[in-house]
Amino acid sequence: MKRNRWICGVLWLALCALALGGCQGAERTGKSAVVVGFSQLGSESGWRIGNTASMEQAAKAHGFGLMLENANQKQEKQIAAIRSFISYRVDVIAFSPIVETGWTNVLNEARDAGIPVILTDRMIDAEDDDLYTAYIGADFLAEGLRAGEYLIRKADDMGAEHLNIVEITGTEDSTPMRDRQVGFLQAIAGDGRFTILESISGDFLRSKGEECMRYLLEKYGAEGIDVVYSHNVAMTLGALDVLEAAGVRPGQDIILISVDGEQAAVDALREGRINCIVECTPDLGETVMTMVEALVKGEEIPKEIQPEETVFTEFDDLTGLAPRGY
Ligand code: GYE
Repeated sequence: MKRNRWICGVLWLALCALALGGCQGAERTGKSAVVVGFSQLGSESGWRIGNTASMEQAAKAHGFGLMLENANQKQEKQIAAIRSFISYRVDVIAFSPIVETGWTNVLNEARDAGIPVILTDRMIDAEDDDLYTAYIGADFLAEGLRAGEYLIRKADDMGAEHLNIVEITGTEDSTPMRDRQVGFLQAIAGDGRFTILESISGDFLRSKGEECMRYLLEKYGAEGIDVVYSHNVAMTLGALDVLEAAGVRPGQDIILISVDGEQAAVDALREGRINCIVECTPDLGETVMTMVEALVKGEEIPKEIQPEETVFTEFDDLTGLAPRGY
């Protein structure tokens, strides 16, 4: 056991030496001595895979070395990755926190080591916002509001008297889950036409989206559900499969509202199988690396940067919409 750990340690050191060595080799070009440690939370969705690619491409374009660690959905792995970045004294740490809580100790360690930390994509619940340098990610509350605003428009358009909603949420205690839910509820609050029957977590995973939909269909029956609000496309695609296998026509018999905007979802929207997609862009890499560049030059950067996002619905003309790239 000990021996295995020792071998792993040696392998890890060798890998890091390679990563850093690569950067040192490029040191001659000037700025490529910069190393960014990036802890990605997992590979749970097309969005996430697009986000990892965006970070890799941008680091390359800026000539930075990127130490990328994928935590496979485990917070402990993210904490361990951040600790390893601290011990290798990377210039900047970037990470996408899987959940909002539990980061205080490791972020104190980064602060004590004088390494700036950029939160990418998701936020943390920090009493002390000095624990991180900046947050670069979406306004999830606005996303939830857009989902609710679409539903109000749809209900008006249908002349609906009453609609029963089921919600398939993302990972509990994560920022997008919390704010997409709150924003949606805010938008429809006080409108007596809507009832939320149930809210269950599908953890942003396609397989769990399927499971949730199967459970909801069994419990309420297709006639009992008018609207499915799903917090990401992966879960929506899972739910679509289950609905169609049960002979339900999503987009017609049941209104489907999703968030993210991967190509597969835009295709389904065009086919009339999804009614609304609230956009959430994974292309955060360029902004992150531009901020890294500023930080290593000793410049101040904004505390919060949010990308511009939109919404695609069945009411829009999507013919000119460019391929999504993820
Ligand atoms: O919507 C989902 C992914 O944090 C915004 O995480 C991100 C979310 C995204 O798993 O597909």
